[in-house]
Formats: sequence, C-alpha cells, structure tokens
Amino acid sequence: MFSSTLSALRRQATQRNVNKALSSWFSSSRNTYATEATFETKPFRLHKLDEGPSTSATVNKEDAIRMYREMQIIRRMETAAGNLYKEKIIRGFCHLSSGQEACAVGMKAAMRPQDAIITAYRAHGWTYLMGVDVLGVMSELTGRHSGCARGKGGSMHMYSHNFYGGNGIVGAQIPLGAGIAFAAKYLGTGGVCLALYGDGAANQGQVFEVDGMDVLAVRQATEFAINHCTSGKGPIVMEAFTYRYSGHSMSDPGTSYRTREEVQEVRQTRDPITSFRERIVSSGMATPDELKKLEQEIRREVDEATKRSKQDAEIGMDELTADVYSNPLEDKIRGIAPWEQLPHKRLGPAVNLK
Ligand SMILES: Cc1ncc(C[n+]2csc(CCOP(=O)(O)OP(=O)(O)O)c2C)c(N)n1
Ligand SMILES: [Mg+2]
Repeated sequence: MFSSTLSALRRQATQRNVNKALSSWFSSSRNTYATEATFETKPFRLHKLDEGPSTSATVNKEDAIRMYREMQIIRRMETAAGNLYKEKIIRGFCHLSSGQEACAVGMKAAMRPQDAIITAYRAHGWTYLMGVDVLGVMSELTGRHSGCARGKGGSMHMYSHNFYGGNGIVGAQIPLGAGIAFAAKYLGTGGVCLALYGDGAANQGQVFEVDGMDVLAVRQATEFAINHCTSGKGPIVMEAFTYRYSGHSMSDPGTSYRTREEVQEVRQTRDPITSFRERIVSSGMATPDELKKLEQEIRREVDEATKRSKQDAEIGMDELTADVYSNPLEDKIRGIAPWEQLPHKRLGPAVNLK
C-alpha cells in the first residue's frame, strides 16, 4: 500500500472545496424547496431473516445532492477513463462500472468512519468515494506521479484509508475482507468491513436482495447490514441487482452476449442517476436548472483532472522500489537478477496506518 502526505492534504483540500461548492450552491438556491423527502423502494427479498430493511427511505436535501454529485462524478470519470484507454494513454487493464454507481454511492452513504471496504478490480468509483480526489484516480490510471499509488498500481490497484483496494484475483478480496473484519473486532474499533464481489465470484450464505439501481435502497440495506453485524448477529450477505453498461473490460465491447437495444432500454428506464434525478426534482429538493449547474461543475472538474493526468510526469526509476513493504526490515530489494540490489525507499506511512 502506498501513500503520501501530499495526497492526504490534497484530499482534505478537495473535501473542503466540495463542502464550499455545496454550501455556496445551497445558499445561492432559492430556499423554497423541500428540505427532505421520503421514497418507497422495491420490497427487499429476504432469506433466513425474520425482518428486513424498511422500504421507506427518507433522504435530506444535502445528502441527496451529495449522492447525486458522487454518482455523476463517477459516471464522468468512467467515461473519461474509457476515452483515455482508447487514446492508448491508459495501458493494461481497465474495468469500468458505468450503470452501477448506485451500489457504491448507496453503500458509502451508510458507512461510518470506522468501517472499511475491499473490492475486486472495478475500483475507480470506490477510490474516489473513499477520499482520493479525481486527479488521484485519473493520474493513477495514466500511471503518473499524482496517482494515489504514484502510478504504480494502475486501474486495479488503488487504495486509501480504510479502502483495501482493488484486487485482481476473482474472489480473493472475500477472505481478505474477513481478515479486515477480524482486525476490527480484535482492535475493538466497532467497524465492519464490506467485502464486495460480482456474480462471477458468488457463493451462498445468508442473503437478501436489493435493487442495485436505487441508491436509497442500497443505503437502506447497507444500514440494515451494518446494524446486523454490529449487534452481534454475525456476517451477512447482501445481493444487489445491478446492470453495467460497459462490457467486462476495455477489451470486451459487451455486445456479444446482449443486444445494444437491451443496454439502451436499461439506460432509458432504470438508470440510477436519471431515476434519482427525477426523485430529487419531483420532491422539490432541487430544480432542473440547479442540477444542470451542478452537472456543469462536475464536467469541468473531471475534464480538468483528466487533462492534468495526461500532462503529469511519471515517477523516476529510483521510486520503483519505494514502499514495497510498510516496515522494511532490509534496506535493499532484489532487482530482476539476484546481484542487482535496488534501494528500498520509504515515502511515508502506509495509508491504512495513518
Ligand atoms: C482466480 C481468477 N480466475 C479467473 C480470473 C479471470 N477473470 C477476471 S474477471 C472475471 C469475471 C468475474 O466476474 P464477476 O465476479 O461477476 O465480476 P464483474 O467483472 O462482473 O464485476 C474472471 C473470470 C481471475 N482474475 N482470477
Ligand atoms: Mg458480474
């Protein structure tokens, strides 16, 4: 795991900017709108549970706009990543998650500061949600030094505090997630660990099903799951039905096993962002004009970070063997041959130890 004080400072600064932008956005809006609204989710399907999450979800205006903004940022970052890949500026693997924003944003909205998360290789959105700014994600993708792993991790290996990546081996994150949860138990932090995996890695267990295209249903279910775990009832499996617009990775157009019409229909009828937008507007929490302004700001922010991630420098060769271990017992690391010893630098404490 890699870290730098710089990225932590940048993260704080970005959060401050986001708070500032949101507060100016709120004060500039005419305050004649609803400050909160309640929506019905689809029923949750339960398995081996006497009681499930409530299907009535109340969201206040500030949380609604924040979640909307987060989903839009992730959508735009994924679009930018797809373009950079086609320009051959992102190399190696690149797995996008457009269409699945409600799963990540809804879960994050229910997580508490002491909770941790680990996922597979489809990790760009989570990296942003767990505190890395847009530039930190985009420059990691382009392999440059402003990346959250200084360009050494790339698309599949991004980390931040309480975010254990980005794992390339299908299913590997599940036992690791159990280990992170045990660590929380032994250390008495009161935190839980969310270990995410796809249908391709699924197994069985205590399950309930969630509409993964509804950000409020995901938030509601995650709150329920966290309460379940922290009240001593043990681990829980939660299944979210979701739909990804992109294929498996950039080498898969995603149209050989489904039709373009099917993808188009989901976009038009079940898109997590469009449907949440409608809820925000119909409940009077914001006007279409206000959301448009927010969307323009998001577009500018992601475009700017994308531009910088292309211009950014790569790290020097001397950094190639930096931060391999968090606690290096030897100051040299073996190169490609045993007689080629490279220095092991330490740039700072690992992100999960800060
Ligand atoms: C142990 C292992 N087997 C096979 C692969 C190749 N592989 C990469 S992604 C993938 C599909 C996994 O699908 P799913 O868990 O549903 O996740 P999704 O890509 O849909 O998010 C496979 C088989 C791998 N990375 N690791
Ligand atoms: Mg899958």
